[in-house]
Amino acid sequence: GNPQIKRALVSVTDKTGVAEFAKALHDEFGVEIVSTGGTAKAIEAAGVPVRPIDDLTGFPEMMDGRVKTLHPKVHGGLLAKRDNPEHMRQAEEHGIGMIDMVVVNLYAFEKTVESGADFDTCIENIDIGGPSMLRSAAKNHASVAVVTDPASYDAILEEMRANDGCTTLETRRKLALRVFQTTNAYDGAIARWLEGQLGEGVAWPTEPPAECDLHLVKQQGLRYGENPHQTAAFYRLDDFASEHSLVNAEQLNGKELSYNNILDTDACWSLVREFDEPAVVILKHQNPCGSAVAATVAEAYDKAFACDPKSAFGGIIAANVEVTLEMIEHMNANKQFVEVLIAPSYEPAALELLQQKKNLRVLRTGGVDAPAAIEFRSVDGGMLAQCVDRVNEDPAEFTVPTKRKPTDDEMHELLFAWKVCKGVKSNAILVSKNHAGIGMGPGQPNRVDSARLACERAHEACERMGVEATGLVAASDAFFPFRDNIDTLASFGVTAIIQPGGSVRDEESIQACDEHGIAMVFTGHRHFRH
Ligand code: 93A
Repeated sequence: GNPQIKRALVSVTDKTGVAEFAKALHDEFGVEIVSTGGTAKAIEAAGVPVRPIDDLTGFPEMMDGRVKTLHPKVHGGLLAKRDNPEHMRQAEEHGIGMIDMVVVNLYAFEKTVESGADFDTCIENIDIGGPSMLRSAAKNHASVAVVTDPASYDAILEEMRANDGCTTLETRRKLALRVFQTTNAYDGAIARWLEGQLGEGVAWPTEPPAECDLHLVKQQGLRYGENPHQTAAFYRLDDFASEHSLVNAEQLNGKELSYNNILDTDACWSLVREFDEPAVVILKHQNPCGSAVAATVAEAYDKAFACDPKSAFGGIIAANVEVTLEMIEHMNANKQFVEVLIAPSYEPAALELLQQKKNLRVLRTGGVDAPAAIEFRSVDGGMLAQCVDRVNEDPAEFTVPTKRKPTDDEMHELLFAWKVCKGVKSNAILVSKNHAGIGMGPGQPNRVDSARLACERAHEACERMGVEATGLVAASDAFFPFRDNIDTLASFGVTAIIQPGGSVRDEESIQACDEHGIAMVFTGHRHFRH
């Protein structure tokens, strides 16, 4: 049966709620509370009787607390198999009393590192005794309940109330799993930090959330993968998706998302979040075939659609502001077949109209802020991790190496093109006019081909719209290795260019720009998307 909890060892760094928890254990269930120095003080202050750990071990806490709970009277009391007579006889012989519950959270190692503490301080904040108790208790979860998250105190008490002061085996197993996830993440953080200190390997690109344990949860089985003969599933990283991400979005209408839907919607959403003004991106096969900013979302949609109506067929649409009825009416008037629509919110009347299309997948993210996040891609037998690419560079730090400086209008246009270009597969060239990405050259292994494609499409778009192909600007996701790119862009009437700079042959490109009267901006940052 489930063991009665008679004794609990409580030793926590995060003291949130611990006194109340200990009080309930003692008052309601008569549990003896054994505790380490700081924790004992916090519990005593709430008027709960506490037995100091040195009373249980017969040893003082020593070596600045490095050795507090590392003792057979602790680990024997945690690890003894209650149904093994020989274990119990040996415990008796050595005066080891059973410990039925462990409440431990660890020295805040990651916070210490984040605070910029020196090497020795970080080392001192590696918890040894805490993980040892967690692991002993988790191994012996047949008899011991182990609580490592203050957020679960209430649920544990509820369960004890409902079960005569006991926990259930199912709960103890889940708690044990949580322990090994926690100690695994804790050791991972220490290893990454030490790697970074030694200059070996690469430290984690941004600090993952404190509770991150890279725990994969199967979100949904997928009907198939990129192609019908490939089986597939969608996994999410528990605790890891950033706020307002696709993974956390609410589906308001339509069929289940497919593998390709998820991949493309994520790319589309990631790009539209870059803009401050109302923006709409239409994406196909990982590339934004339409993109625009405007005063209203409907106008942005019209401009984005006009970039390339043919490619927009069967695309994904993302908006960074509330989707209005007006926009949906325009979408319907265009007879645009849309796979997925994603936005922070929808006007009720817009949603009503959308819900008349049974298949159209409509996703609501609830917001648009894009906090620092990490993205993963898998390779056969491994996984790559990096910070999500965001256009965070400060235009005040851009430089202009050409004789001609961009006009204010050109500069605004260049900044727009620069952001859209981030969302185009490398080698990426993006030509824009009037804050619409009318020419896209994605994914060519040779940048001149990308430049030519982008310009040809931009010219086609102008012809379709019945406007002159003037005022064209171009963005390049990485530097130009030779002047041939500039010559190509110039031959299509591009007047201003934005690119990272940094090639050994920058001088050649600058000279080409000067010959063509082109203004060129160096950003100092590149935005590859492979
Ligand atoms: O320094 S330790 O690695 N050695 C120990 O024996 C030990 N026992 C508990 N750290 C140890 N602890 C940790 O102390 C616990 O994991 C907990 O985070 C902290 C609680 O200390 P206090 O009760 O003094 O605030």
